[in-house]
Amino acid sequence: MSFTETLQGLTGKPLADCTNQELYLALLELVRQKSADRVQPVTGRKLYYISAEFLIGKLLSNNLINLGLYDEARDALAAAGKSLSDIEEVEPEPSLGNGGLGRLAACFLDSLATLNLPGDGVGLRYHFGLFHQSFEDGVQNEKPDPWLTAHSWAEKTDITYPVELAGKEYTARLYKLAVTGYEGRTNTLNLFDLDTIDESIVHDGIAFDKTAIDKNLTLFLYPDDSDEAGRRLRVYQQYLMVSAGAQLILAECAARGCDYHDLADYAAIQINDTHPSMVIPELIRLLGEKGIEFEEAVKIVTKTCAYTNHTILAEALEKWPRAYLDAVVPQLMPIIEKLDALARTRTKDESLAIIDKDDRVHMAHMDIHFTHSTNGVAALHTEILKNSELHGFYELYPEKFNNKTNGITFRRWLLECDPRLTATLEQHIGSGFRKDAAELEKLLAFADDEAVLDQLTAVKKANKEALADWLLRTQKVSVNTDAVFDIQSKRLHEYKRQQLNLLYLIHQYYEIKAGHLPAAPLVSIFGAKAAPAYTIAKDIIHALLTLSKVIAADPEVSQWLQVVFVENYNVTAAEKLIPACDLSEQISLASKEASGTGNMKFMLNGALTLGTMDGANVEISQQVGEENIYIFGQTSDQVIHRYAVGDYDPAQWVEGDANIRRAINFLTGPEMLAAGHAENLTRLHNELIHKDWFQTLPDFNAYVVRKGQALSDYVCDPKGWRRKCLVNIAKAGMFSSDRTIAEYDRDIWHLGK
Ligand code: 26V
Repeated sequence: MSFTETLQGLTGKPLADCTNQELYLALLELVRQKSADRVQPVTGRKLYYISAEFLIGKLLSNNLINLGLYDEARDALAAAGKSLSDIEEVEPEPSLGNGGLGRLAACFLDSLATLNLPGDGVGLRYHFGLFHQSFEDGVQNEKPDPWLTAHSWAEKTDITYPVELAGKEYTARLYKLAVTGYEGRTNTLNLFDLDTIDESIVHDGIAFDKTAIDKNLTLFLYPDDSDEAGRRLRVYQQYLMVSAGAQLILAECAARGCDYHDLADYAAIQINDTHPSMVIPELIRLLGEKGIEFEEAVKIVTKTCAYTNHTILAEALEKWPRAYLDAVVPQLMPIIEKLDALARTRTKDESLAIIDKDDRVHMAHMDIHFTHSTNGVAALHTEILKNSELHGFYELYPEKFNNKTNGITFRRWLLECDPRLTATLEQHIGSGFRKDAAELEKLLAFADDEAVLDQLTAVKKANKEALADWLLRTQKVSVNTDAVFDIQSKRLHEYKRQQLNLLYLIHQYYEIKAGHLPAAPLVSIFGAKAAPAYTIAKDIIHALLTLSKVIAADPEVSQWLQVVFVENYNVTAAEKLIPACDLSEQISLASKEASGTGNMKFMLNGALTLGTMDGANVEISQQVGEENIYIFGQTSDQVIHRYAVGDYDPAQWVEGDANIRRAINFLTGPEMLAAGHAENLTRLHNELIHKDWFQTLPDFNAYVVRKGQALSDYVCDPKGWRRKCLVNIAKAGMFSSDRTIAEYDRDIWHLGK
């Protein structure tokens, strides 16, 4: 049967007569059938990757590519006058993550299935993913972002588990979502939910009654935790996930013949940051119910579980007040107390305890004591964990610490999002890189081949045109595709320093006004959501939106400089932005960005990085060589030293540097106040002058100089620029999540054995 006939069998009428919605549902059903054929029996150890977030993004194209059906589907539809990309627009994006941590989990599932490894995800079926962002009057507005349409990828099962929360029993229901691998097996993403959730309790944007647990528990991803009820709700969510998850794991292992004493021979559990940490005491509790004594249960769980740390930011390391846990999970508290007592027999260092003197429970401490592996997510990050943040633990358990530099799936972040580049690569180096990313290095043979460099330039130009069309259609802005496309897209956070980019743009505004024209026109593109309760982050968005207006209204400046803030940045938007980027902004304060993964996506798509020596930027720089990347700013050692001394005073930098003073004062100058809100702009102005917790000002001048260098290279040395782009693509192989997953398997999981 031809592809057209198969699809027609599902729609029940000629493809030409179908709506895009009907075609989408037919393709969804087809993918379902084909992916089911690739489910494989499990032998030996199986991985359970537990994570509060799986930022999977749209799945249709991804699944068609992985199942080898994409080209056939596109051509069959085209023959009927339909377009696969129009059909994709019908699909809602499941935005079940905040950013890097959730997207990493999704890339890992793709690589596990691609490498034919038995590995499933365990998480929550949030009804609304991360909020939908819109800008109204220059301010971020949040609305729910539904993705659970009548037909969705996650299929309801009749498997349920009882979960006790605050002494009351709830029923967790399992939904299964098929995870396809590229020419590989099909695994499962297991998502838990309650039947009683009531979406109608959401009002005024994303507000809802935080006390009605049976109605709200899985309504939202990470509900606003700025208030007490919100934080408690997070504990409820986490326990629902780990309790149902642990019961699922035990049931699956028992079905395969495990007698629980041998759990570690059947299961490997990866704890993705501290959100799933309660799985440790929960498993000990469940094993106790099966008759296994505490001491042995601790050994089994330690052998089964491993922990990944994704941040050194103190405010992001979860420490739950004991009173919360007493209220929500009283059945775990006696176990956590015993674990605390056991940990205290191993060390006298009070700072390594699980329950501290203020009765707060340190989730990361429990993870490190009671799992066999603690890993950081980039080389520098792991060194900082060992040498400073977790130094005491490293001294106690040196053998547990290891590094696993993050990676990204090339199926989504090259084959799917950049078909033009994929085709060009294939023409010169064959298709081996689809399965083995290291083969991208073959491209180096063409580093001085003018014809190939021309082709890469043409691909970039076509991608910029496509982005320009999309921006015009969805954001109603038009951009100059001859300009340098400079992109900073990632969560809005002070440590990522969108405010440094903001100060640069203001500086350029003044320079252009003074007749000091830049080497090239610049389109500066931002994509970022700010946590709803994160005031300064929202002020930074406001300042950028206001600056964008001020510049657009000034013809003298706007021919050289344009600021575009993309509304509702998500995976779908990232797939449009990344292939069109010339200059990738990775400007976090050194030591603060654990790894970054956007940096890898941009590099793979032939953008050059402007960045600090932070996270995986360090390894990118090692891969490409310092002549193929624009590095600036303080080193992590200098930053850590500055924090340790504690004498950083931004006011001195403002006083001592006329350019810094001019840029900061512009925030509350007449042009900005006329176009924006005094309250937001003044607050940001004061924050930068009096706090600047992430040391923007010491890096300002180095950033201006380095960015100027990049723009001038783009214009004055096009050949050199294009060569650098080629080297970046060729050297991206090490950042494939296939490499990362192979390392996790070799060092931690030992799957299938
Ligand atoms: C969480 C929170 C929550 C409370 C308020 C402040 C705050 C700040 C940061 C975070 C981040 C949580 C962990 C996380 O998402 N880490 C990211 O993980 C990526 C995958 O490993 C990595 O590439 C990013 O560098 C890292 O920030």
